[in-house]
Amino acid sequence: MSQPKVFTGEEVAKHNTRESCWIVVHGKVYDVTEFLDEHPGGSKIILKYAGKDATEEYEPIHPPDAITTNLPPEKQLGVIDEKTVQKVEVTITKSEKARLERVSRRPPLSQILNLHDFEAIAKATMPEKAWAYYSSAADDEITNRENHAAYHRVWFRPRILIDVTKVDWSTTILGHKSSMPIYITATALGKLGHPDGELNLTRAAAKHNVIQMIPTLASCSLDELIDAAQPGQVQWLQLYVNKDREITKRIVQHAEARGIKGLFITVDAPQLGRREKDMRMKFDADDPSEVKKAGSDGVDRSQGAARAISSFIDPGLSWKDIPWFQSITKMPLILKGVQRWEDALKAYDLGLAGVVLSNHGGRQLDFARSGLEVLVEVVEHLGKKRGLTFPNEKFQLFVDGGVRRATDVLKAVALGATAVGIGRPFLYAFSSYGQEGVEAALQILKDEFEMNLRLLGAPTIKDIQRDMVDASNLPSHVAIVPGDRLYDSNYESMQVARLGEV
Ligand code: PYR
Repeated sequence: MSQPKVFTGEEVAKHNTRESCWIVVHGKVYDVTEFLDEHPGGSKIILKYAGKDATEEYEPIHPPDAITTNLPPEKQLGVIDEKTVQKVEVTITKSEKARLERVSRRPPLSQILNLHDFEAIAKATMPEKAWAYYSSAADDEITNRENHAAYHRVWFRPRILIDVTKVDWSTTILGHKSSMPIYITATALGKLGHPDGELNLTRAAAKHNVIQMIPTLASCSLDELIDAAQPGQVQWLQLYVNKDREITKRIVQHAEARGIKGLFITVDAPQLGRREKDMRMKFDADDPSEVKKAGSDGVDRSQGAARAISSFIDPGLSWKDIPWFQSITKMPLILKGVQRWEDALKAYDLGLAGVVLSNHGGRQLDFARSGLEVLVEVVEHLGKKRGLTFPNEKFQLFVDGGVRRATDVLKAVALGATAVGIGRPFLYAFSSYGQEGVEAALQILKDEFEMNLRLLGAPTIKDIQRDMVDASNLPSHVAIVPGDRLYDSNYESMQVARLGEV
């Protein structure tokens, strides 16, 4: 193989215009001139780094292979002589200094008692943009709050006088052993919260024997996350379907060849929702006049991080595509984002392995119902129409959104779910404490499972039955429940537009 050409910073710096735009990322020099207008985040952000090293800005919001998959090989010009390259000065603002000071005051992990605690610490210590992106949800965030509130309308009917000396909260999910009936669900852009991004999740999942669903929009590449897994560790892939089906086919078949054990096709996001906290962050972070002009460079940056990274998603995805997926992979196929029993029934009739009853953490359609509420109607109708009982090995039901406690998980299991996806709490855990934070979060859940199985009179997960919960108020959106002080103390109110300074 020929040696790559070595460029000096001075040479690269000459290509700092729209007419000739070179950038340096991870020590390599790229000519991105022709890509400028195709960049999902808009051309302006690239032009800010024209002729310079963009690694620091690039790293948290792109998988490492994003450039090489998007640029033809001849635009990958060579390598940089690191000593000579011009880095973009990152000025530490006052608010960033204050944040770093708060990071130094994090309590030790031993003082973190529940998943809410991670959220509180993350909120205080994460970069503002990261908090805005992770915590935001669609429109008025009603569904986001309902996801959690729904669990408060389900109450237990525990059994007594059962021998619970030994309790076992392990289970089997899609044929794989899991230490508890949860999995780490897909959440995007892990490096916004921590430099190791989703690797924190992979490593902690290995230690605690839980399944990780790898997101299409991870900050780490799929291969990196698979390489970091231990032998036998189970990982799934969450899929956003590309308008170019060949790209999707390549990703799916590569994932299968590398041992991914389940494909979760996201079906609730033909377009990403409006997350106004994330959008408002853009206005605050950038010069407002710049943001207003952004429409001219293809993608409106004022839409926040989510919109900028997701323009490839195909809104044309339909039921007709399902047989195509079945023809390109033997992995179990699961639809993620089903919100009514009629669609769960279709998925069953098409021979899929299951559905995730989810509204995308309240980030898509506001006023979508909670997964927990949908679970009850799916179990009822698939029972009546196809004679199914749940949990069911052949067609598995999953729920995600709003889960903070093992009792939440046990309620979903009692109502028929095989397992429950948890997303944001693990993001908050690693944003505050890295891998150890995720491990601690998983340990907290284990402790909660142990205690609650005992208190419910259920020695194993199989003993968690439908008659152990009263869900009669679940469909009522007006039922009064006791206030949820921990959750509410972390919830950040929405804001309205402000007048400018005089
Ligand atoms: C989200 O921001 O919700 C994505 O799925 C990318």
